[in-house]
Amino acid sequence: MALLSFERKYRVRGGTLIGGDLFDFWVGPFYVGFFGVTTIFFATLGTALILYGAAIGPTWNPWLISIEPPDLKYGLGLAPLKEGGLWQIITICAIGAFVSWALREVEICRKLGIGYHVPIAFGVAIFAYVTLVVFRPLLLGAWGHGFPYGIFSHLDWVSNVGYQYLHFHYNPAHMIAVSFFFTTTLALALHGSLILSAANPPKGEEIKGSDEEDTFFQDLIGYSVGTLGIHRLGLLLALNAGFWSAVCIIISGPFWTRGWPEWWSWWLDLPVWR
Ligand code: UQ2
Repeated sequence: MALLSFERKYRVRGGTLIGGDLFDFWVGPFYVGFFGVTTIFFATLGTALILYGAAIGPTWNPWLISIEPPDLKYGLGLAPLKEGGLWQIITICAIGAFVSWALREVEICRKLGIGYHVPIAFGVAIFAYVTLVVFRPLLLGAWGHGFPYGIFSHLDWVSNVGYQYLHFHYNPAHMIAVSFFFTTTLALALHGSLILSAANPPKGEEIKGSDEEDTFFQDLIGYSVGTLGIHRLGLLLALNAGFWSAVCIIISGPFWTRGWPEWWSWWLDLPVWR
């Protein structure tokens, strides 16, 4: 179906989760919807508060601007605006904007009658972020365990929290997460290169299709996962990368307080070695 006639068919009312027809319209190419309005609201307010935080802070150097979470002494309470309160409101705005964006994706899926794979995938990314700034601080009893919103400052936070557990690479869930990240890049490199290779035959030859793509891997390793299968695999790998990232940080502190190398003593203590 040509794009314009398709859009005439698709750009109709319906499929909204909330608000009925109220925000069920487009602005230029963009669908608005109730959650488009809430996305704009939270994103604008959050950005304005970050700019305010920068303005009352010590620097305009973009690398060094940082919105700091409250001191640990404030526990799970509200902090004064200039002592972490900004961070708390900005965090609410960020989650509000991310969740609104996901729900706007859901409404578009419903209009199109397609699956919810994209918002679900985005939901795993949101889950990883919320784990860092909400779930783990809740379990540890202080918002001060969230990470600061700044370019260098969040890198320092990652480094410090890593060293707090001596050697974070010994965290088994971190190992699983890293393996999924690397395997995701392997799968995308294989897939991207395979598609481009089929789309770029020698001059004068017609573009090749899925038969050639299948046969390449049949010849190479005796197995092709298939044109649909590679996308299922890619989604599975990517979702697991985000999920195990969340697991590796939520267990650090709330469920394991010593160095991660020490966790492996169960292996050294196995009765087989004795
Ligand atoms: C494939 C296929 C594709 C692909 C790729 C493969 C025709 C166009 C990349 C090959 C992928 C395999 C064998 C799985 C590799 C496993 C991991 C864990 C990386 O067969 O079908 O579709 O793009």
